[in-house]
Formats: sequence, C-alpha cells, structure tokens
Amino acid sequence: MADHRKMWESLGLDLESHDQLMKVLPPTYGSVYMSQENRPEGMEYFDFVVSEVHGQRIQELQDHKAAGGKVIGAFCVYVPEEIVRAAGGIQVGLCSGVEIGTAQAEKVLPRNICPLIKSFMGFKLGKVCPYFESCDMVVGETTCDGKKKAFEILNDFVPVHVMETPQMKREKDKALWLSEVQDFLAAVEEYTGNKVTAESMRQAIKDTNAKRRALLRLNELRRHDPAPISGKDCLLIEQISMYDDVPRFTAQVNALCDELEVRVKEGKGVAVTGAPRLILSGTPMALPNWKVPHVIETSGAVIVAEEMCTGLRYFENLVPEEGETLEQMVEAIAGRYLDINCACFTPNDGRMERIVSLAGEMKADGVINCTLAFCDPYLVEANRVGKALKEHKIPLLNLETDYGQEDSAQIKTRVEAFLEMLENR
Ligand code: BJ8
Repeated sequence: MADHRKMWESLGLDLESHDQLMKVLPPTYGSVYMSQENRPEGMEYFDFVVSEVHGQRIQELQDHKAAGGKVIGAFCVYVPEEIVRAAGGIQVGLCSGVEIGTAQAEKVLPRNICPLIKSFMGFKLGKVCPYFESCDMVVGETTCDGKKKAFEILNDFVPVHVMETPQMKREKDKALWLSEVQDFLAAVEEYTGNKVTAESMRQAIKDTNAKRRALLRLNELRRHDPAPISGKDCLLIEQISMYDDVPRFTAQVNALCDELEVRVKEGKGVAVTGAPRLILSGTPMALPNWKVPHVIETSGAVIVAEEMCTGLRYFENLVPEEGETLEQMVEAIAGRYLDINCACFTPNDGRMERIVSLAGEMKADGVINCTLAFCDPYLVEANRVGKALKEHKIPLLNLETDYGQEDSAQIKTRVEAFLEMLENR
C-alpha cells in the first residue's frame, strides 16, 4: 500500500487509532477472502479496492474536493444518490461494520444500542474514518429511533441534513416523502453550489441505473448451480458499491459477470453442485462485517442472495428513465426509493413477499435472517418473516449478533445444525 499518512494527517485522523484499525483489516481479509478456492479472476479489482480502502479512493475524494467538488456521506439506502451525482457531488456510504471507538461512542450513546449506530459514532468521535473526515455534509434519516436521535448528537461534529422518512406507504406518506426529496435536492444544490438541471439529473439516473443493472446481472448469475461466485464475494462487491467511483465500479462488475457467464457455461462454480443454497436476510452488513457469511460458507453452504440493504434492497429497483422535466425525474426518484422494504415501515409485507419469491427464484433451500443486536425493527419483524416462511414451508434460521467475534463458534454450531436439518428433510 502506498504511504498515505500525510493525507490522513491532513484530514485530522487520529493516526494511532487509525493504525490499529488498518492492522486488523489485512489478516481478517486474508483469512476470509483469500482463503477461498476457485475465486473468479475478476475479484482482483475488488481485492485491490479493499487494499486501498483508505488510500486511493480517499485520494480521489481529495482531488475532487480540491477541484471544488463536495463529498456527502449517507447511512441509509433511502438517500437518493442520483441527486448528489446530478449536482456534481460524490456520495459515500458511512456505515461501518467493525467495533472501533466504542469507548468514545459510549460517552454520548447508551451501551445497549445497535452496533451499526455505535460504530459510526465511534468512527466520527475516534477520528479513524477518512471517508467521514472527507464529508462536507452528512445525511441522516428518521428510519429507526436510534439513528434518528444519534443524528442530533452527530450534528455537533459535522453538519447533518435529516430526511424525514415516513413510517407508512399511504398516499399522504408518498406526498411527504416527495417533499423531503425535493428539500434534499435544494439542500444539495446549496451545499455544492451547483444547480441541478434536467440534463444532469437524466445522466445521474442513467449512471446509477447502470450500476444497479450490473449488480442485478451479477445477482441473476447466482441462480445457477453450482453457484459461479460465493456469497462472501458478492457481499463484498455490494459493500464496495456504496463508495466506489460509479462508472469504474459498473465496468468492473460487468467484466466480472462476463467471466461468470463463461463459468456457468462450463459448469464451473465455487461450491460443489447441490451444495445447500441459502438466502441471507436482515439488517445491513457494512464493511468489514463478514462474520456470518464466512461461517455459512465455511460450513459447506453457499449464499445465493442478500435480502438486505447491502444487497438486493439497494439495487433491485431502478428509477424509470422516461421523465422529461426535472420535476418528473424527482418524482420518479421519490417513487423508486419509497419502494424499498425496510423494517422501519409498518406494515412491511413487501419484504415478506420478496423473501418468499426470492427463495423460489434462487432455488434456495432455506433462509438465514440475521439481525444486529438491539435493532428493534428487524428483531420484532423476525416474527413476520417466520410466519411468512412457515406458510410457504421454507426453512428459517434466526440469528442475532453484533460486530464482536465472541459468538462465532456459537453461530457456527447453529448454522451447522440448520444445514444438517436441511439435509435430512
Ligand atoms: S433502509 S435497514 S439502511 S434504515 S440495524 S441503524 S435499523 S437499529 S440500518 Fe437501515 Fe436504511 Fe432501513 Fe436499510 Fe436502526 Fe436497525 Fe441499527 Fe439499522
């Protein structure tokens, strides 16, 4: 890795804590990713991105800023990245999947709060994330209570624009959401100093749709048995999609898909034909949270889809491209985003329907519903997931976990018992 210390210093990072974070990543990555057999060659690009996760991409963000551009951070797939792109900005995902800065985070947050919230607060207060420190503004949302209240605190350290995400999807909620998206457009224009035009918005929608199409293409290829690519690799790509350069990422995913198509023709895969096929559902798995997928795939199963925000919920709906005026395009964006099925909505039947249909499409043998500890929306919704899957006789394993490694062995025991049950059905 090139020496980026000067850049990190200029961003105000706490270099000592940052060094500790960077020390954890390579060995974890080596054991989780590089140990996989028969990986597609196209994964080389994504390995490189991880090796330069705080290097090259951060340098690109600094170059963008030096040229007058703005960087905007987000924590949720409800934040419409097309708008930031249309205003000439770069949007980056700020959710983190590692326990770091816990002591600092617990000075402002209760101990018993979802690890995702604790982690992003720890990243900010511990000054260990160059993405956070590159952001001119961050965008919060009123999805779950924990996040909503945490954004008030975060606003003491970085300007936060909060979007009010409704909790239901009735006509009046749609109207509220559209007005929130319009307000967001105005805020982004103000921050970037750039006026969004119909032309720039059309291009941003096209670019973002192209990225989502590439991810959909990748997902489609996973229908095959043997699976041409592991779930771990797909999750990694989905995590990287939140912050990589859009056209470059799209091209790399498509190149990987070209390779996978050949693999499929040759009957080549990463797991043996007939290996148990599982769908992973639940709360997002932010980089570098690979614990559960690693346990699953080292137990002999293969993950064939992620019904998560680091997964299908992020890319399965496209923004319709027919809009002619800026207003029409903004409406199309609002409509597309409100279609996402987050457990923060009530009812959230769309999610249950999607998990069931996905299990059929991907010929899955079962579903693992994995929820972060203290996440009330998803923990309570596990009941609805269980009911829907039972009605369709789809086996389900519910897991609740955090960012620590202490429960790995226990999770492995439960996953192995689930796989044994699938085998004996
Ligand atoms: S659209 S899932 S990205 S809110 S895990 S912080 S819900 S307590 S992340 Fe999410 Fe947007 Fe919904 Fe997706 Fe709260 Fe739960 Fe923590 Fe969560």
